This record gives sequence, structure tokens and C-alpha cells, in this order.
Amino acid sequence: MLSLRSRALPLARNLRFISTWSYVPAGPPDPILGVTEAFKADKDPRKINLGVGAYRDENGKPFVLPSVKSAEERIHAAKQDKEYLPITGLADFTKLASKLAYGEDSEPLRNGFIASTQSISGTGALRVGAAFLARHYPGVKTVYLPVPSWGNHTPLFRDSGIEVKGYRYFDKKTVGLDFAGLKEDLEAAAENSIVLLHACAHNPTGVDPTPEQWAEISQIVQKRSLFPFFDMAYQGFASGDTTRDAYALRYFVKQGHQVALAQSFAKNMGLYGERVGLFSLTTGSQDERARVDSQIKIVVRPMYSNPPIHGARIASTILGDPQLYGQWLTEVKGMADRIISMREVLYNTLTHELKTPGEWGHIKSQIGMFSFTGLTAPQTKALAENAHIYMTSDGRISMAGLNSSNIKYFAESVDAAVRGRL
Ligand code: KET
Repeated sequence: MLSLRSRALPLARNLRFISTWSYVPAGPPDPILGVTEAFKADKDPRKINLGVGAYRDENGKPFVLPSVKSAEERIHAAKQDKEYLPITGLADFTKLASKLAYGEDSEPLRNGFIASTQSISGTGALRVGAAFLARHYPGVKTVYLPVPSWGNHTPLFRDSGIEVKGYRYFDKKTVGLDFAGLKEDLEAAAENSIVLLHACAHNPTGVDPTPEQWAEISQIVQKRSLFPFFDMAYQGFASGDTTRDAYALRYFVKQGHQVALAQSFAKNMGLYGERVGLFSLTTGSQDERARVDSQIKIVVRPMYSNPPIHGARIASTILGDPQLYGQWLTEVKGMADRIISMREVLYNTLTHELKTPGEWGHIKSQIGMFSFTGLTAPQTKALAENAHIYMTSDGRISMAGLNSSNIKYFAESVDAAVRGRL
């Protein structure tokens, strides 16, 4: 221990006189969650946070879904204990969450071929998945991420011991999918490596492949023997319909791919801080599933032992009760529809009312929680400093942060920023 320290600190001749951590450099703020910190520190009443992807209601307030409130009442009335969950979580939850993702007619689901574990939301699902792949994936331990991707993907895979490379995804010129670039890069990817696919509502671009494009991607994935790892953090949020948003995942499974999947209930159930998610893998037999399940446990146990109980109870209460489930589907659609209506208003205000220079059609065509506005880093900085409007520096805005009270101010501020008047 001491020799390690003295190697790391060649100048520290006498450790008693310096603090152990005096050589730790300050890290940069998180590109997404750091925006919330800056927003909170701003005292201006006009301030708007469009950074983190967290739903806000029409009054700009965090939204607890009525179905979640009802589920909590039931849980409270049942006076359940607070014992540890098993390592892979609440069995009802893992079953119901898999059914939601893969669909009840899914062959691997019906056959009992899906290995799974409850996880610390979507991030935890990705992390457990990456750790499992790092240990057991027999192919090349390199993951290809879309460029750009959710900012946490790169450190998450790297910290798990998986090498990270990129494939072209977004075309700045067309503000759409760079499908030719995507195909070229996946064709050239190392055989037997891993490819991360956003199941729907690609973050940060809001641009998804069409069904025809998914079919071509599936063929390349097959041809190159790539292993598809789906990140599905927005099921229901893209179109308002959980079945439609699971299209790509289910299509790949039907085509015979074995897949890994990270699910999050942060956005579609509004369970952000409860940290409810699922990691799953489709396997080739029940025996293989049992072996994979046993190894998932060995990954999870030293990481955090077992997952938290409350959020999984909420999700399984909703998913397992026909009345609450139906209510929840309506509520998800309500959130998605409000976001879609804000896209319409923002587009109309910029284009027709303010005649803001530029082409803004992508605000309407992009789907999911975010709009990738095309605002530049200096413009986003000016918006934060001079208009108290916060977003990530790549120009991504969380549409859910807009409402009828602040959208005019937002559009006028964007207009001023684009015209260089802010
Ligand atoms: N995948 C994607 C694509 C994603 O956007 C997020 C969260 C997650 C996984 C993880 O979510 P979790 O809360 O662990 O279930 N994205 C938003 C929040 C964040 O960055 O943590 C965001 O992009 O704002």
C-alpha cells in the first residue's frame, strides 16, 4: 500500500504533512446532470431547465403519474415487509417487465429463454450488461456506439472493460439519419463485436431508423455476426404506444437475433429516483438461461448485492393489474402527446411568428423526449448566461421542459440567439 502511494506521489516525502487527496484533480461537471446544477444555482424567475430528460407537466412541475399513486396506495395498504429482494430482484417485476418489452407472444419469452435481472434503472441495466459481456461474451469486446449517443454510454462501457468505438448516425446537413454512413461503418465493424442500438427515441438526436432501415440494419448485424445490445429508456415515450416503440427490439428477436436489452422505467412511469430497470438476454435454451442467470447473479452480488424494492413493487403492481395497466398506457400517451404538441407550437412560433432564420422542420419530425435543435455551443452558452435557459451544450433540449407559459419566452430567446442578439 505504502509503496503504491509513494510511487503515485513522488514529491510527497513526508505524507504526514499533505492531505491524501491533494493530488486529485477537479473533474468536469457531468454534461447532462451538471446542467441541472447550474439551473438550480440561477435565481432568475424566468429560468428554464431543458437539460436533463425528465418529464414536466403543463405547469413545469415534476409529474407523479396517478397510476403510480394508486399503486403506492395499494402497496401501503398491503403492509409488506422490507426484507432483501433476491439478487436478481422481484420475480413478478422481472417477468412483467420482460413481457412489456418483448411482447407476450415473443418466442424466447414463451419458451423461458430470457435471462434477466432487475437493475438500478436503465444505467444499472447497461452497467450490469456491460460487466456480464466483459466477462462472458465470447466475441470481440468492443462496442460500437452511434455518433452521437447518450453521453453516459462511453464511460459506462469503458469503466466495465469494453472498448468503445463509434458508427455514424446523425447527419448534420440533413438533420436526419446518416444511413449510408451507418451502413458503411457497421459493415466495416470488427466481426463478432457488439453494437449498441437505441430501441426508440434516439438520444440525443430524436431520429430513429424506419422499419425498412431497421430491416437493413438487422441484415448487416447478421452478416457481420454483431451482437445487438438494445438500450430502451423511452418505451412509450416516442409514439405514446409501448408496442410501437418496441418494434425494433421485437423485429430483431423475430429475425432470430440473440439480443441484450437494458430497460428503464424512469421516464415511462416517472420513476426516476426510484431507479427501476431490467437487464435481459435472450438465450438458446432453458438450461442455458439458468446458467446465464446464475452468472448474472455473480456479477450483481459484489456490485450492489440486490436491488431496491419499492419502485419494483410500484412497476409490477401497475404492469400486473389490468385496470392500472390500462390507466398507465393512457398516461404514457398523455405525456408523449403533450411533448408532441409542444413541438408543434415551437415550430410554428419560430417559423411563422418570429420568422427565425434557419430550417426548423426537424423540431416536428424528431421524436421522443428531446429535440436536437442545431443550436451551437456559443448559442447555448448565451442562452444560459443571458436568458437563463439551460440545455446541454450540443443543443439538445428536453421538450418536456416547455409548456404554454414558457414556450414564447423560449422561442424569442432562441430567435435572439440565432440572430446573434443575445
Ligand atoms: N439510456 C438512455 C438512452 C438515456 O437517455 C438514459 C437517461 C438512460 C439510459 C438511463 O436512465 P436511468 O435514469 O438510469 O434509467 N437519460 C437522461 C438522464 C441522464 O442523463 O441520466 C438524459 O439523457 O437526460
